[in-house]
Amino acid sequence: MRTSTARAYPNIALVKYWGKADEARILPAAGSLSMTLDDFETTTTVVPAPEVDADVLELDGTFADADATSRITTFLDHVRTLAGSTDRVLVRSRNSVPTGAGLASSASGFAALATAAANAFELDLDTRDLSRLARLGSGSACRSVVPGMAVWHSGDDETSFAEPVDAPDMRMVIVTVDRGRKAVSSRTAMRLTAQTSPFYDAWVSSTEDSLEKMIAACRADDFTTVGELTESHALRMHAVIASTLPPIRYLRPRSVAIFDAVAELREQGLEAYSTADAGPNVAVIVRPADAERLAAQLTEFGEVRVVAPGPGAELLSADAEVPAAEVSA
Ligand code: 2P0
Repeated sequence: MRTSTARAYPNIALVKYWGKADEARILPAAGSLSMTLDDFETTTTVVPAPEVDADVLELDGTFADADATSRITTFLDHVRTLAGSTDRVLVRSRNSVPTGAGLASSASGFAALATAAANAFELDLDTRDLSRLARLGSGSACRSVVPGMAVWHSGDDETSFAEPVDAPDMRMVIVTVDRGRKAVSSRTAMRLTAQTSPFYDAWVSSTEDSLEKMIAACRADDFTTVGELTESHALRMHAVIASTLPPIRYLRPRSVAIFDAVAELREQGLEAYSTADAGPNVAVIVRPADAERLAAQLTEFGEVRVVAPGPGAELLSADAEVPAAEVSA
């Protein structure tokens, strides 16, 4: 074993993943498509700790709670099985955004962890197998292994991975409405949707249809169709989430106001389309030449960042190691 550090970026889906066909293997009910970003990264170092009897997780400089630690141990058990090892590790991870605020931090987190852990345990995985491995930590993480636009295939354990797809060049203007941790995690809300929404089957079949159309529009370099599919698909996801029992609503009045403002800007000739994940923050896709003009129009709603398609998960050199948490006396 060896100490390894990796960096990965979150992704924002244009066709969303919301529902599992298999909870244990994290196989999605339908495929999805996302853009890996060039900002909001996670850096993770995996340090061999064969002398200890439990994995240790340090998140943003403090020791993580039992739930977060047990989630990474469950994931690391997959890595240990592949490597034929029982060694425990110390995981030190740093996010450039707060965890659990609807900016896809589990995607960058598990993509970085999968990449660092595979190397630490001396597994020789290609991008496809690394994507499959990251999927076992968090579904959306399999897409963050891949640069730029990525399609995540539904299927079985062998065939469910993400791979790059050609797409129009675009920017995302991310408007942070609220940095707080969300009330209901994606994982819990997704399960509740499948169990209680009368519209769930229609959601799954319409997602498959949207994905097929989205891949065709991406390949045809058709930004308008990509945008129209993105916005309608996001609203369909929030509609099926709102139809659960008990109901869940992630969008806030301010989030909805951003969707309205973007629709109004479109009327005025600035072509842009909104989406939002399991939280109140809104990401707006736009052609590169219009990104700064759009960002200037959205500053009244919250902190605004313009992001571009970013790199896939990658190993870093030893000098990028995440520093150890300071233990107070
Ligand atoms: C997505 N989300 O496609 C959708 C849109 C949130 C809203 O993927 O249970 O954290 O770990 O597989 O990956 C969030 O789901 O869930 C997510 P798990 P994950 O980006």
